[in-house]
This record gives sequence, C-alpha cells and structure tokens, in this order.
Amino acid sequence: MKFLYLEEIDSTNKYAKNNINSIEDKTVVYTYNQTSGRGRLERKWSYAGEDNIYASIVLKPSSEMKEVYSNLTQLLCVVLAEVFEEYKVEPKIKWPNDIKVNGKKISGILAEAVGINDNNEYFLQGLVLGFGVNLNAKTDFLSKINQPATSLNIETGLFIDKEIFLKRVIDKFCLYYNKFIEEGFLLIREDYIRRAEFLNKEVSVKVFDKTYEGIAFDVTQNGALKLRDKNNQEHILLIGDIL
Ligand code: BT5
Repeated sequence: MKFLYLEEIDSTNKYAKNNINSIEDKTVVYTYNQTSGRGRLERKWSYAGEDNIYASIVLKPSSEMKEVYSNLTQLLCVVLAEVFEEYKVEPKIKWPNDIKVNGKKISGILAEAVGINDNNEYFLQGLVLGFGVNLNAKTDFLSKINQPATSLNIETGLFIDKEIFLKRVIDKFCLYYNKFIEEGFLLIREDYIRRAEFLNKEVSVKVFDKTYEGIAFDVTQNGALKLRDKNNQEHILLIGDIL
C-alpha cells in the first residue's frame, strides 16, 4: 500500500474521487486536517482535531463492478474492530458499517465507487473506502455530536499514536484483501456476526424513504441484513440505516 499525505483537505474521499485517475491502485489518502468530512447520505463527519484519523483507501480491482466490492466496507469494519481489540476495548458493529464502543460511535466508513457510463456499459475507475476514527477526541467535542460518540483515548485512558493505529489498520486490511475479493463476505461473516450489536433485536431500518421494522435475525452470505416483521414476513436489506 502507498501513502499519500495531504496537509489539509476538505475531504479525503472527495479528493480521492476527484483525482481517481492519477491515484494508483492501493493508495491511502490521508490527512490530519479535514475541513469538511462527509458521512453517508450527505451527513457530516465532524473534525475531532489532528490526533485522529481521516483516511481513504483507493482500490482499483477491475474495470467491471462486482458485488463483492460493496462488502469491502464490512471487511474494513472487521479490520477496524480487530485493531480496536488490540487496545483492549470491545467494539460492536452496527450494520452495515458503524463501530461503537460502550454504545457510542467511535468510527464510521464511507464507501464510494467512481465510474463512467459509456454506451450503457459501466466502467469502474476505482473504489474509495473512507474511514474516520476518533483516537484522541475531547469529551466536550464529542458531546456536541448528534448521537452518542466516543474516542479510543477516552475508553482506554491512553494517548493513542495515530500513525501506529493507521498502519495496523492498513497492514491488516492488506492481509485479507486478495482473499476477500476471491471469496467474498463469507470469509469474514463469522467475525462480523460475532461483533454485531443488532442481531436478535427489534430494529427499525431506514432504506431511502421506506422504514422496515422487525427483528434483525441474521446476516446473509452476501452481508445483507435479514429482518422478520410482525407479520412474519422476511426482508433482505442490502443497504440502509438502523435507526
Ligand atoms: C459515517 O457516515 O459514519 C462515515 C464517516 C466517514 C468519514 C471519513 S473521514 C475520511 C473520509 N473522508 C470523508 O469525507 N469521509 C470519510 P454515517 O453513517 O452517515 O454517519 C454520520 C453520523 O455520524 C453523523 O450524522 C453524526 O451523527 C456521527 N458523527 C459525525 N462525526 C462523528 C465523529 N467524529 N465521531 C462520532 N460520530 C460522528
């Protein structure tokens, strides 16, 4: 993996997307000064200061889109969880790709694909897997976020070295990556489910403008969420937000 450090940038994901052709496959674009970080669905990723991680992994696995690419966020989620565990905290995954510690959000992932349509054919130029991790955020900053949020220093009482953390994440991601592209979500399904906080619970899942309610009872071989509603009807949700 190559590293591309930017002194200051609005969003590492946006930078990676805008420069997709000049950025090589397997490059980590990162900054410690992200001025306008983004979450999914036009939400924001708040800047927690320069001792935290704001990074985007650029991948160019092929020019056609494959289903397994949409599961890369879940791979990154498992990788992040494993690295958190090295710091002796207990991360929980909120489907599809939030990480929480003690019920509070500590990390978020934003995956985007860049491609072009030509004569009804789609050519994938690259995938951008962005992640933000609160390593050393202050409680007064976190309390202003519109959902419970935490940081690794708060959970451990230690100052966390951001370079070491980032390197651990990228090394681990590389260890899994090739095999994951071949084998898909099944490779990590057990590791993902073991840390899932939502399974066998009653949840509401928002999928665009529709909301599904029921018991989240399984995650499929493709990483989709299985939900059983009160009429005993099963729904398989590929994307969405657990409310
Ligand atoms: C995410 O979106 O959690 C994806 C966040 C991805 C951020 C990275 S940073 C590097 C790269 N460049 C970018 O521009 N983005 C990526 P979502 O699931 O939509 O969650 C967004 C919600 O998380 C917000 O509405 C807040 O409730 C919460 N949030 C925002 N900032 C936070 C923070 N620093 N810590 C914890 N929670 C936060």
